[in-house]
Amino acid sequence: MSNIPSDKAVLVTCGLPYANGKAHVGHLRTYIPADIFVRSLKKNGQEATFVCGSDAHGTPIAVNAEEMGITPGELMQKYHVHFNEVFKKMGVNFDAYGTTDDAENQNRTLEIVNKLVDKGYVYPKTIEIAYCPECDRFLPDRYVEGTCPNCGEKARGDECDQGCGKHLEPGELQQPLCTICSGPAEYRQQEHFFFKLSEFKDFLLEHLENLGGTINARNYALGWVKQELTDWCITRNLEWGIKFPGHDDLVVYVWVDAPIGYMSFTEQWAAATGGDWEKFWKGDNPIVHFIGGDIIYHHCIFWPAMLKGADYSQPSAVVASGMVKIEDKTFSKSRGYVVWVEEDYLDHGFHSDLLRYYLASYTSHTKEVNFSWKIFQDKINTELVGVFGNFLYRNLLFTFKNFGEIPEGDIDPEIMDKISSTIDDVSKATAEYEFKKAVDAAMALASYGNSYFQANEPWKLIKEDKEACGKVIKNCIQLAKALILLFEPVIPGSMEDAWQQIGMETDVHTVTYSEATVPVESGKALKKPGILFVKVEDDKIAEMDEISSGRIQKAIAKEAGIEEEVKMEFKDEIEYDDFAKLDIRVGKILSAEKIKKSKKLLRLQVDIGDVEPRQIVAGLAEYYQPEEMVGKTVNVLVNLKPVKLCGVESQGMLLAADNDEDVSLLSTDKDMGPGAIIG
Ligand code: B3M
Ligand code: ZN
Repeated sequence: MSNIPSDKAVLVTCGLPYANGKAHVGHLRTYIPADIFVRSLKKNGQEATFVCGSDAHGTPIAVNAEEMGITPGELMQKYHVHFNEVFKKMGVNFDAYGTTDDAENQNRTLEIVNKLVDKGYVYPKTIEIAYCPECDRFLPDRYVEGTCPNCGEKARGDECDQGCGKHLEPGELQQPLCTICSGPAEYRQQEHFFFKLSEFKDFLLEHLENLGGTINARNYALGWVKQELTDWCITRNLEWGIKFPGHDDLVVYVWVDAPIGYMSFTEQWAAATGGDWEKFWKGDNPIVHFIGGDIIYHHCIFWPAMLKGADYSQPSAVVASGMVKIEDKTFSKSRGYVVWVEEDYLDHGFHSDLLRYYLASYTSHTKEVNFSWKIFQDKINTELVGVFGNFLYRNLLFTFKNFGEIPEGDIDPEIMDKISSTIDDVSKATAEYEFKKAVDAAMALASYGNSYFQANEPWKLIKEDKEACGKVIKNCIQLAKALILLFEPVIPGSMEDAWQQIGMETDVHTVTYSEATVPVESGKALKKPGILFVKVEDDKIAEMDEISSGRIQKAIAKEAGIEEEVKMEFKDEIEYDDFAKLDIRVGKILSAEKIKKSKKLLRLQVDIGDVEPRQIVAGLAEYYQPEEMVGKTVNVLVNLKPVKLCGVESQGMLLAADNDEDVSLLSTDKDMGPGAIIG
């Protein structure tokens, strides 16, 4: 493959998702093309290892955990499991998927940091750090917001996320505000540790000149390196993370241990399979990083410099994907501009392959994707159903009905040539990270198949000359075989079924493109084919559109303070029996206290008329003072399975009304006494 420097085994990685929230379509924009790339390498007979993992540390995790009243470890584990499951459901097959909190990553990070210290690349310096006098603590990264000194946009402590995209050093942010209490922060002096990034300027200029991948990554990074490179503060005041050696009050900056994850996940893969991780990280086997276009700076500047400083091999290519918008709005989880992979897609019964196809074929990899259900529907219906699905189905159904097996006949040299040249086109496009071009080339072969079938009119031939008809059909099945292999990287699940439909018994995921020109075997019995792709109906798209735009409208209305104009969304209808399962009782609160380490949770003892009171942990601390709760009559769901919140067992749930701004406990109209049944 031209853009991969050799035909050696390749390591492919994907940017690590922060384990602090659910997977959305924006994430998949990077992972699906990377998975397609790995599968295509294997189809070309190349060995490839594909690793990723959850980004467990840093303030993205710490801030969210604090807001939710749980520990960072609990939050990260929950979403780590979630991401792992979503990737499997979407057919993204990593050879290892760890977390940056794993022992391998802790050890490798310490080894690299110690090496950088020993080689004199790390030095201490007293700097100004944002500090919140109200919360009485230092404010690293996402704990502080303010104005970007470069472009004047609103920015976070460590990155200008809404403006120029530049990484910001502690102390650079102007007009800092604490994100926890929203109060003004001040700058206080403290000793931190710096990595001498400025010493790597010449190295980086050369490294970037030779870096493969997409041009947007290289050019963006070169732009910054040609200006001034500032040394990089690699320690933070945080509890959660990997301790900086010799300083128990500091952890290393998350952007130190996160990319090191790529290395430790390769070690995990090696330990599990007997593979060799050093051929990538100490040898010259290629490393290809797939990332989102917003983290180029980290992957093309910090990361290669760190690797060079610690005597490890550097990446050969960085492939940066364009961002995803929804209905022309930039994705924003907090503002509701988001399409969740599970609840907005998979849970509605869509096959993972449809979204894979849409994302890969929508536009060039580096361009922005404007997610639209209408275009999704159009692409699935006209291309997957109308062209490829149609070719497979009518061809295989005709064969089944008229022959029951693959008929006799030679393959036309023209057909074989067409297959070979399509494989070349697809491989070349994939090697250049042009996934749309690759998919379009494969789809053009399916179109050719339809024209061939149409032009040869087998439905007429079968009546006049069965042998000649058989030859046409055999050529069509040869085309189908090639198409299935060409589409396997993009839509692997459906191609597994299609492979069986043409009577193949091998594993379509491990067979290479070379098999595409091996003539199909005459006489092989075929079963009645099933339909692989079904049209997405208009009312389904209307339903999906309603969900997406409903959420956006709600967010816009909320910002504008006109919530009443929004159409309500209700949960699915239930049977009375579903409701009758809930055992809700009148209760009286006996005591209430705050749970340490949590801003949200209260521990309550509630009399529900039983011998013992119930202990209930409720997220009410922001709405009620503990003192005012004692003596209140409440409604308690008493048969909810107990759970531990912040280490405290909760044996039920209080019912409350929530209008997004305030929360109010439900009570009874008359005094009924604890234990009375509600229903
Ligand atoms: N966890 C996610 C992001 O900033 C971040 C990537 C780490 S890759 C080493 O998009
Ligand atoms: Zn900026």
